[in-house]
Parts: sequence; structure tokens; C-alpha cells
Amino acid sequence: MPTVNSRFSVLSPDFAADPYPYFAGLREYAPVHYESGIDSYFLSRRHDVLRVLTDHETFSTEMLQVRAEPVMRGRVLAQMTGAEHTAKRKIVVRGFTGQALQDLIPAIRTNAAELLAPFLPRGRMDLVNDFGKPLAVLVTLDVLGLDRRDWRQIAAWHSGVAEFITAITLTPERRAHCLDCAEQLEAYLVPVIEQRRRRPGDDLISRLCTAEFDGVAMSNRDVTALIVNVLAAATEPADKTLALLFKHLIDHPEQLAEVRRDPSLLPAAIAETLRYTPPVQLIPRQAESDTEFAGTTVPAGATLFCMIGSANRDPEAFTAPDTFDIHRPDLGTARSFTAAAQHLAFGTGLHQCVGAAFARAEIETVAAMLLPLLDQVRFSPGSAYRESGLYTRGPASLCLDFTPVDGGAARP
Ligand code: 2IO
Repeated sequence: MPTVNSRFSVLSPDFAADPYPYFAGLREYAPVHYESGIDSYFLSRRHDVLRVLTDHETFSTEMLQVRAEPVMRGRVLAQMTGAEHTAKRKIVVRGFTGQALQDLIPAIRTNAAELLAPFLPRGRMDLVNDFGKPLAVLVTLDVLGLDRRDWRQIAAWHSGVAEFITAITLTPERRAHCLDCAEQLEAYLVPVIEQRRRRPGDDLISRLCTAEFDGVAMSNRDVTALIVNVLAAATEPADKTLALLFKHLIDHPEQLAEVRRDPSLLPAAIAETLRYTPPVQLIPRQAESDTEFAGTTVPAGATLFCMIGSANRDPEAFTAPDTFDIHRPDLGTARSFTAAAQHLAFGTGLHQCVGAAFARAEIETVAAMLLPLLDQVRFSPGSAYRESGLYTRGPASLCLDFTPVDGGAARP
């Protein structure tokens, strides 16, 4: 097992290839790891991560002004506090829960069936690039009420936006590309916003346009930022979670067989996937005053990164934390998609993921469709498994072989 010495770096190729073997050493010997190249502190103990995410006075989201605002084109929910945060969060939550969520499920099934159809007779599919990525974008467009015919273009712009917010370091060339994507996305969205102001429907963009805060409607810029916020947050982690779920189940055939026999185990399998390999690995915060963690003082103004992948494998909260086990008694499946979750894949505190219930419904719906269709599912021979990303992390591809069936088999 790799040890954590003074030369350890979050930016090293070894850590990027597989960060998980490093987490135990970090928690034990370097729970407040300072990364000098990017002047940031990395917290790996669950206890410290919980403290940062719940003490909103001491740990702010100020750094999103530079980490997100340039591509979000305005302020996102995570930057807001008080009455403004409560009001705007409520509008977004309504687009993702209750009746809105029920109405979205058939659309998720239709999207999934259309994407699957050409691959089913071939008996081979890349679950990330052929299916998960386009599905994540299409479903998000349905949530927002954007034209699905534009999905390839929007997916390309989204990639640039996501790269900006999730990059640990960015070359000037990549930065310019990301900003260009964001500007084009904004130019695409403004006429849509103006059209929804004139003729509102019951999509999320219309709700954002017609909502008032303190008697004042949101500006085009306010609405644009929340649309890009939802686009990024709903798209970026979705394909990763789905692919990781299948990766772990194929790696644990007895658990795969159990889930096939009893699909009511899917929520537990999804929750355990989120604990074991959270698609969002880092949550940034800014220390507003000098603060001590495990004997190390972090200065006021410092950027902190909460290491969610490590917090989720902290033996203080989970027994045998490095084992994937959908039956683990300390998982708490029923709470796993709520504010009381044991794992921190959705963060915690004021800014906990607004889309947690939606994410569960999306992954559960799609996985329940895929399992019976992908008979004898296995990794395609000769395909190497590789994960990428330090901030958001998931399989770069997941090539699967299965017993071919008629393309219409997926029709809902
Ligand atoms: C969009 C990492 C995609 C969020 C972010 C600037 C704010 C916030 C997150 C998640 C997922 C993204 N942060 N969603 O970590 O809205």
C-alpha cells in the first residue's frame, strides 16, 4: 500500500490513476495535507469534512467567485445564503421533486430506450460514452425544458463549463476554451429565457423566469447562472454513478445476482456505490478565520478541499470501509438520499445536493431497465478499465458485452 510521505502530492500521476489506496495514510498521517503548488489544504478525515460543511460561518463558498462564476455567468445556489438562498433553492427543488419528478420518470425511460436500441442487437456497448453521457444530457434538457435536438451542442458547451469548475489546474489555452463555451451557452440561453418570460410553460426555466424574490423578478443573468448550475450538477456526476454501479456489481457477481433477483436492492446498491466511489470527490470551501484541524492551523482566506472519497471510507463511520457491500449495516439506505445520509457523496449542511432524490430516481430507473436487458453482462475482452478526474471522477469508458437482444426490447 502506498505510504504518504512528505513528497506526496494530490497532483501526482499515481494519485490520479487511483487515489483510494492513499486515503488511509492521508487520514492517519496527513489529515490536513497542504498542496503548495495550488496553495490549498486537503482534508481527508470524515469528522473534519463534516465540520467544514456544516459550520457555514467559518467556512464559506467565497472561492466560487473565481472557481465557478466566470463560467456560470452569475451566482449559483451554493454561493447564496439567508432568505435569497431559501427562496431560490425552493424553486429549483420543486423542479426535481414531487410531481415534477414523477412526470420526469417516463421521459427518462424513453430517453434510455432510444439510446439503447441500436446497441442491444450488437451485444456490446460502452456504458459511459454510448449511453450514460448522452442520457445524462438528454434527461437534464427534459428537466430544464430545453430543445433535445440541440443536445450535442449543449453537451459540448457543458464539457467546457464542467472542465473549468472541476479542473485543479488549467492552462491559459484550456481556460480560454472553457470561457468560450460558457459565453456561447449563455448566448444560446438568453433568447430561450426571453421566450419563456413571454410564454411560460411548466418547465424549470419558466419557473425561474416567473419567480419573484422580494417582489423582484430574476434578471437574465440570474436565471442563466441557475440554468448552468442545474445543467452542470445534473449532468456531470450522472454517467459516472451509473457506470460505477455496473463496474462494482460486475466485480461482485454474487451481489449482481442478488440485485437481479430482487431489484428492491437497487437503492442500497446505488447508495453503496456513492459511498464507495463518490463521483464528486472534492468540495471546496474557504476558511474565513484561522482554524485548527488535528493540530494544524489553516489560515484565514485559505482554500480547503474536502476529500469526499476519503471521508466515505473513514473507519470511524464504516466498518471494512474499503469493501463494497450493498448489505453493510452502517449504510442506512433509507437515509442515503436525504440530509441524514452517512456517506457524504451529496455533501451535507445548507448546500447539500438539491438533486439527491432526483439522482436516485434517475439511476434507479435506468439500472432497473438495464439489468434484465444486459443478460450475461461482462467487461468486453481486451478493454482496459481506467478512471479519470480528481474533482469529479468516474470511468473514462466501460465497454460491456452481453447477450444480444432485439432493439425494441428496451421500449417502455
Ligand atoms: C456547479 C461538481 C458538477 C453543484 C458547482 C459550481 C456547484 C455545486 C458540486 C456539484 C456537482 C458539480 N458543486 N453541484 O460539487 O451545484
